[in-house]
Amino acid sequence: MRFLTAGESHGPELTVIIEGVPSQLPLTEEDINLHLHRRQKGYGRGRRMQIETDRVRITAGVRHGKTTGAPIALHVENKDWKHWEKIMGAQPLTEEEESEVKRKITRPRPGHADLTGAIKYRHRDMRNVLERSSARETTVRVAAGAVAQKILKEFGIDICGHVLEIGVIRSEGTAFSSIAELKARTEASEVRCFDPEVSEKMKLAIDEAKENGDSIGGIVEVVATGVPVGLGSHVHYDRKLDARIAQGVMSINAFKGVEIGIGFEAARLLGSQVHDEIIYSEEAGFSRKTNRLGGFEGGMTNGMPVVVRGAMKPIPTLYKPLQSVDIETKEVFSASIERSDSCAVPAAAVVCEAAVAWELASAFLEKFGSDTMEDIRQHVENYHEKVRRF
Ligand code: EPS
Repeated sequence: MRFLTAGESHGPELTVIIEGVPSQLPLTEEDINLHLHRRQKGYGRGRRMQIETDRVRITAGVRHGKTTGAPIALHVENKDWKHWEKIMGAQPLTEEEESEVKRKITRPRPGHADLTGAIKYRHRDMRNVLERSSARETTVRVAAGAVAQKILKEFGIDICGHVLEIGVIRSEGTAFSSIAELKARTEASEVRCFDPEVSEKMKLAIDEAKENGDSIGGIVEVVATGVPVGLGSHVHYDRKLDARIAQGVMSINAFKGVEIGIGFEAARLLGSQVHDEIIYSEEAGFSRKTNRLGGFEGGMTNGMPVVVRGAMKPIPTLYKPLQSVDIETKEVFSASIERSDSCAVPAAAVVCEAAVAWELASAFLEKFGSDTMEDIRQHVENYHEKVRRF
């Protein structure tokens, strides 16, 4: 599967075209809206989220509730567009109109793509950069992830993104017995954290950052269960699925680090403390005693739950001013803004879930075929049987 997104934060809409989805997959707009809604929630979001009510429109690739095998086109309207039509329109402007364009940006915000993107693409109005670098784009990545999740669900693969840390507040360990429980507990939390006590502390940390005109980051984790042995491959660097997942997660706006399983902690431990011992039983076949490697060995899934973590830096759009330099006047100024999210970590957990779901579903279809659900199902059943009897 592959997808391409297009759209600006304050343009008319965001679009994603997905290619390679098998035919006969049940898919409705509601399946996608569910995840768009989850992404919009979360303690610490700013006023923009009160303007938008993200709803998808399917315009291609689905007929009477089922995919046809053709490219799927999904669109999400920006409600804010009505305030931006003159500023963001595609029509050429007259010279007079050009001088009147409002909200021209010549003052780069530290930590954003503004300055580097403007130098690279030679824009004097940095709006041409920030409109596309905005995390608004993650809306349609979540839409693509929702389609991936529909495929995974058909084959018993369940996935959940949740928040482990916000600032220095952290939840200890992942104390849940099933992914259904993890989902229920995180959905009930305003910060998408499964521990209610820690959730309250996280909210206080967000409040404190907000009161100080600051922003706050955190760490999210995605867990996927029911993943078969052997997705990805050890034979070539670009087929290693953990590496592909790392790219998917690292490309989420504001993400600065990715871990698989215990990740960086593995570097501080000895080999005997890291590697998961192999066990065997007749009914379950081969398994591992522990899952410190997060479901991956040799770039392939090993049948254990997939565990991926991502670190999100605090959003760089701050009320608290940071020093910068105007690109026209070259004068030093203090960058500050009109509206922002003080924390988007809970939303980022949903985006991270979508990114991991996408990579898992893509690798799944590479292994089992991608034309029609029925053929894939037969192939999967056959494979499961062979794995059991290995
Ligand atoms: C964002 C800035 C804010 C966020 C936005 C991402 O938007 P605005 O500039 O319109 O206030 O709300 O996030 C979303 C719109 C979203 O859907 O997540 C940025 O600069 O990245």
